[in-house]
Amino acid sequence: MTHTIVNPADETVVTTVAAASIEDADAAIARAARAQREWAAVAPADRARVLRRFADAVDGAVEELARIEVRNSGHPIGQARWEAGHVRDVLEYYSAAPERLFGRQIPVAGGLDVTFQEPLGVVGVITPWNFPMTIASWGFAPALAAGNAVVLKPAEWTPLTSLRLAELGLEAGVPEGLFQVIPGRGSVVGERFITNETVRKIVFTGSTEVGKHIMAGCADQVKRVTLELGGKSANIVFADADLEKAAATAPYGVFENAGQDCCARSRILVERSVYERFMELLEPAVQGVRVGDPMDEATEMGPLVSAPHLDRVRSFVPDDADVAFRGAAPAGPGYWFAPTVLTPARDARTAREEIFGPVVSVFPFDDEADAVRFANASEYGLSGSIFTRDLSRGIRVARAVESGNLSVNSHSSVRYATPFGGFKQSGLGRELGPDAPLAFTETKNVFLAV
Ligand code: TAP
Repeated sequence: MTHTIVNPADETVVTTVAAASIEDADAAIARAARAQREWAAVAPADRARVLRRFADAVDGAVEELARIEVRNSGHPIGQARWEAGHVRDVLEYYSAAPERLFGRQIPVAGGLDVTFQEPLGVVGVITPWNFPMTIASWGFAPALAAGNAVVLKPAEWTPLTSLRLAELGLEAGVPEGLFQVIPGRGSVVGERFITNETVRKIVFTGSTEVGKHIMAGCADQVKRVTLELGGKSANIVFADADLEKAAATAPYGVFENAGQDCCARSRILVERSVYERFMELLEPAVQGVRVGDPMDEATEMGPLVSAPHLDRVRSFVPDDADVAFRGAAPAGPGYWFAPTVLTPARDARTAREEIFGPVVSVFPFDDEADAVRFANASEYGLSGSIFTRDLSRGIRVARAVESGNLSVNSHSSVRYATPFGGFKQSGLGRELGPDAPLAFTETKNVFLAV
């Protein structure tokens, strides 16, 4: 079985990739288990050195990885370079972890009590197509640092950068079998991660529906699981905000990566007294988003990832939708969708469901309590932004919004050094930040009678 990889910007065939079978998955997992036993015995300083060399190899391949991602995923080249650089940064950051996985010495009667952070063994990482290489690194880098082996299943649409990363790892000295990438169907390879008893943990990023299925499946073996799922984040603009800044940045809070971003601020909540003025400022900002050829250095937004996904996004904007205004997009070939601003009712489908495309809904609100109530009226809780000049209110509202990642007067969500993850149905557990390696360990307590 193979999968054809299509360039979403022009619909040309890039390459074909073999799809792994259940037997292939089992063989990869067995190889990983053998490699892990040796890796766990390697001195921490030597494990750190291997990860630093891996980071250096990625550093030398930033341009190559970025260009692969442009052709495979349609990301604008500037954004793709940032993503490849982020993978390097994540590896570099976690290369310090092998020597910093400290246990504790706990005062007890009758002896010495110490804890150890033991690796889990083999970790299965399942990634989505929207940020293929960055999300992969959030799983494999801290997992390897903590002494585990990783078998990574990329999304069928976008396996190319992950495959190249595995080669770069090998070239940098990552032991054979320790970090493997096996492209294939979620319903085949992903399912096997759930049932194969050698896989001790699954790190899954993708839809809430599949995440729930994996969590339920993992219950059978009490398999560890980290989930990063969907979002419907709010961008709350108060009347006292720098309105020019709030309107100029709002498109980048939602249309980046063509809205295929779990952190997309796809609901803009604007205090009623400045709603009209905000919309006047937002229109030219949306129409100014440069949509087009992802290889053009000036491009800010590329195409959607695939034809089925384009159809799905279109289904949210029927002919009778409350479209306030739209930006521009090329006619085709390619899976293009223009940035679109809607003004639906609060209970409309577009206001509730994750669209995962360049579509944003704008709503007026009456006061702070109303804004918080509506921001929280969602099954999701991943990200969010608050624009206000009153920083006390900024912090107060950030504390009240039920989300894992809030930003005051910006749309920043992801930094390798800070924890990332969701409240409610946006996920379980946290990735990135100083504690991520701990999520790939078991705490063992040892008591020595003296
Ligand atoms: P999904 O359809 O959930 O696919 C994600 C991954 O899971 C793919 O690799 C997929 O494989 C695999 N998969 C599908 N069925 C599976 C099963 N039964 N068992 C195991 N694995 C299975 O999501 P998507 O369409 O790729 O991504 C879009 C969604 O992901 C959006 O809802 C978005 O919000 C969410 N997302 C969330 C985040 C964070 S950080 N919270 C980040 C990115 C995306 P194949 O598709 O290759 O078959």
